[in-house]
Amino acid sequence: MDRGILRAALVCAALFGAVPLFGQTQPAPAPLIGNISHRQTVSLDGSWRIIVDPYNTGYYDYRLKPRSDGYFQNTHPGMYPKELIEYAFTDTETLEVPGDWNSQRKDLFFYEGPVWYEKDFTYHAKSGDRVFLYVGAANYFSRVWVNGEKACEHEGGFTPFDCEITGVLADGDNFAVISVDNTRRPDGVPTVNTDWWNYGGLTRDVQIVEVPRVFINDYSLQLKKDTADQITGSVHLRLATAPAQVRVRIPELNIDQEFTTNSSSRADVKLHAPGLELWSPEHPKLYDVEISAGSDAVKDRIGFRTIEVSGTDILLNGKPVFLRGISIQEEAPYRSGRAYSEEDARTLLGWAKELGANYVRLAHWPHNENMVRLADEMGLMVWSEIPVYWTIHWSDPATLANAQQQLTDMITRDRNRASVIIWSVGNEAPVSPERVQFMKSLVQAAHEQDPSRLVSAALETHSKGNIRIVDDPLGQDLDVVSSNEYIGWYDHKPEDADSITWQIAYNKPLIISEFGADAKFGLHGKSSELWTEEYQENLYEHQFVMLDKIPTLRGMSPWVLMDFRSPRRPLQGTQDYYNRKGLLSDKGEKKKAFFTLKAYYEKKAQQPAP
Ligand code: GCB
Repeated sequence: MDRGILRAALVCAALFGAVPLFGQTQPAPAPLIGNISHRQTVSLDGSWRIIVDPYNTGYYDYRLKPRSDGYFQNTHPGMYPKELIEYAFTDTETLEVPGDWNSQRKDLFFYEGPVWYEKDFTYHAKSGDRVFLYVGAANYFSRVWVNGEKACEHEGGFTPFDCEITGVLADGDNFAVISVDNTRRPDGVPTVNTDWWNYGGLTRDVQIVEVPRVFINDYSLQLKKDTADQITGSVHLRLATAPAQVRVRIPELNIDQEFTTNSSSRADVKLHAPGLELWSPEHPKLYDVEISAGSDAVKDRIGFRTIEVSGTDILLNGKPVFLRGISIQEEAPYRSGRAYSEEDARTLLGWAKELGANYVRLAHWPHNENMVRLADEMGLMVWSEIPVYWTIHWSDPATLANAQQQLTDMITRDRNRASVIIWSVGNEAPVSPERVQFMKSLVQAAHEQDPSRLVSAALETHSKGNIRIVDDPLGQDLDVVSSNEYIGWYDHKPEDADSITWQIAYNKPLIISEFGADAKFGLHGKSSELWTEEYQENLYEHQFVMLDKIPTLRGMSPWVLMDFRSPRRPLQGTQDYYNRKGLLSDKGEKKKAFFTLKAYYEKKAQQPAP
């Protein structure tokens, strides 16, 4: 039997053990390990051998009984044939990781279903005596085996996950198999209907992480509210016996202090930091921070700032700020597909800077970590969101648990990024009692898990004559009220914006989280002609007339920086499966409205923040 066939046989043998079926509730995963980029890692990126398996035959056998929820029940576990000649992993079928499959292979462009990935690798244990496999993101549902042993499962396409594989790796030859299934699911987060391409696959880095037996799992350090020199936070160890010592050093500030863990292996940290330079878009100062405990040590680069709300103002480091923003989809510049690299992030955020932005809305899910780390360095404030999008299964407790988990993982990964100022719990979900309840519980969780940041959500509006009304009951719980509106595109004419006024039920800061119009780059005509650059430009100009009159407006993030792929946009010759609301085309060409917004932001930057 060749090695490929052996691997496939092992996969199937492993599958028909105790693996729970797709869609069933999983035990709570261990907390995510933070700051992977500064750990001892072995990269598993590069070429993986694959099997495209539309009927998921590698998982199910033919003795399947349909369940009432539409999924299938395996009635004969363990009865699968041992050798699966037709399921050999060969060297001819490969995909690059990180990367989605849709943009790598023409025949997988529209593919939705399972793909099996396999990689052989040599491994020699180094410093670590605990070992984890870490996947930056895989869309949407993943199952992981290492050397034929089931390691973990994960649901959710945009958050990282890790599985412990201590003791599973051999000294020398090893192999990993990951099945990734991007089938859209009614009860998923997001659900079946979205306005973006359902790129499948191992879309972010895959790594082996080595840590000591007792290790620093995650930590959070931030500037204490109402102070300019008090840093607070905590460090969380795993497998430590309390009390354990944790050391925190910030050499540039001459800080070197020790703290003791409590019974939950957490050490509260309090640092006095006279002379601290605060992080801001104008001065994105980051400090080298070193945290150590026992034989484990991690480094990070952390900025310190406060963000809060006072009446209708957003205060950065105690001073009012206006968020000159732009929304960004995680689409790769120039080549399309899912963005993942530092170079992609540098291009996208570079364009935002060129626009004069001091803020970006990363829609509609947590983007790859390069984006927030670079935003820290480049001085861009960030809105980060979970894909609770449009109409999901509000009454399903498993859907809520999934959304909660994605929120927790987003916060755990990015809580030390000074750039991130707002956690968003979702986008444009129509109001209903169940939806309000669902989203309120997410807001509460975000506040509990991270009291140092603001919480928002992009809400829908409704109209009475010329009045645009924001009264979504979720607004009561949000720190910042945000609204999407498409005046001049999905409703009204662009000029109507001049006479539209806003009625907002909450005395809180307002962000217009989306507005915009489609334009095909290079298509010119009258400003009344749909799809032209002139139409888009004209719409932006009339939006500014309206927005400048909203007294509580404290920021905006027009939709969207760059054209991005969407199956909802099939219009031939114009959309060609792209949402064309970008200020730049998918090839990075700037449309007229790019310069309109840039001129507006240049003026805005000169004005004192309200
Ligand atoms: C929206 C959605 C966004 C869409 C956009 C559009 O309201 O939040 O995901 O892409 O409208 O272009 O229609």
